[in-house]
Amino acid sequence: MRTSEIDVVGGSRYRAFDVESVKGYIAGVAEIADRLGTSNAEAMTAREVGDGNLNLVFIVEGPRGAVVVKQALPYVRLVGDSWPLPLKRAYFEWNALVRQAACQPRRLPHLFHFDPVNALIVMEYLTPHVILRKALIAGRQFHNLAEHMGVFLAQTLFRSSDFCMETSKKKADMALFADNVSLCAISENLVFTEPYFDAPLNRWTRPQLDRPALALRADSAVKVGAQEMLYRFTSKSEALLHGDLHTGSIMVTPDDTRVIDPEFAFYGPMGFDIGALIANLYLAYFSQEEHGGDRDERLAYGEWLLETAENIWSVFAESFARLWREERTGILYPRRLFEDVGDAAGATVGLHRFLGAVFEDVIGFAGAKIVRRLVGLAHVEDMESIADPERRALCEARALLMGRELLVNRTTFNDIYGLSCLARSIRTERKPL
Ligand code: SR1
Ligand code: MG
Repeated sequence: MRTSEIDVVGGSRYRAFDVESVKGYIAGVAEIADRLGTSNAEAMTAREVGDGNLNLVFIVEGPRGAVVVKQALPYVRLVGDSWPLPLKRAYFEWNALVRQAACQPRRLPHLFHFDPVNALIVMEYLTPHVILRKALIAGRQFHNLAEHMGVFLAQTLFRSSDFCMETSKKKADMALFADNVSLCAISENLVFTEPYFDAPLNRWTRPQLDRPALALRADSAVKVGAQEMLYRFTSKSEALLHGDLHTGSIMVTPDDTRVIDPEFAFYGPMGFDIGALIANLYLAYFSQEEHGGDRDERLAYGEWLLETAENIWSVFAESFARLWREERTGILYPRRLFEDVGDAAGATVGLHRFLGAVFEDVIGFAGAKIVRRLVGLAHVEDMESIADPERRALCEARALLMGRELLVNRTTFNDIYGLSCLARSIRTERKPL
């Protein structure tokens, strides 16, 4: 399975490229070759830079420019060919990118080419952008990040919801993305269920984290919390989600922010994307002290991470409210029931009740996302890069406490600042293990 030709679409064959064959491929796509300034493969260079769990990512350069080629593999890269995965995920990713670009073009890479047979997307090479997760490990601050991401989330989520989108279009889209079954199944299993039983691919820092990791299996409250969030994940088709919005899916410069990799896209609960993002900021927060440098600077940096999570939610809520007032053209809360008959206040009540429900989802999904990155299959570099297992386990145990608390007590938080207070109090917890 791992080698060249493994799948057929309409009589053509899929090939998994390598750094040589990808150049030949690009040389044969006139529009891209033009962009690179050559149709001669030998005048190009290519390197494979994918460090995610699923795909190949090549940077192909020519004399006049460079592009990124992202190609799906027919299996989970992290695990190997024992875990097959449909190539069609590239089709869902392309469709999600196109739709998100229609909502918020400034936050996405430019898209150049989609090849459904080879399951690949050619897009802008973002430079000097870096992966946000790596920048957070390095202790770098990005002052536009919360504003950019809050607006991105509000625009992509509101504009793909029944508050805005024409209902026939939304239903057609829901049907299209409903077929992204395998990628949804990864989230359903890995985020909500496997961390809580003896699933074969689970792992954690052993033996240091054994006690809290194993305690999850006997913890009815956290298991019920996770399953309640799974129920929302599978049953709330609120908006087109990115579906995997962690800090490895965001690329940044001091001024710019771009969102990549929406291959897990489907119609789901808005809080899942927002919760994923803030969960990863909390994971960064709990790992801070072990990333070296001046202790006071790292503490201040931790405060910036919490403030960023707060601001993402506030900007999201403000932007969502603006869209609610200005672009509410869908079947939900039609103006003829409210503003047109002098009941603007009624619509505002509806807005606040809806945002309250999203906020509760954000908290629960953030909790589930934190837990799965500590005791499930796929971990995060923020923690994995801490070499000393004793110190890593201490950070992970604190994060695990936070994740559990968010899942179990998600209805008890009045506002996003309450989550920051909880994180601060857990960070100083001396005996989480
Ligand atoms: C088997 S894939 C593991 C994880 O990698 C992706 O980034 C998703 O987060 C998925 O859950
Ligand atoms: Mg990804």
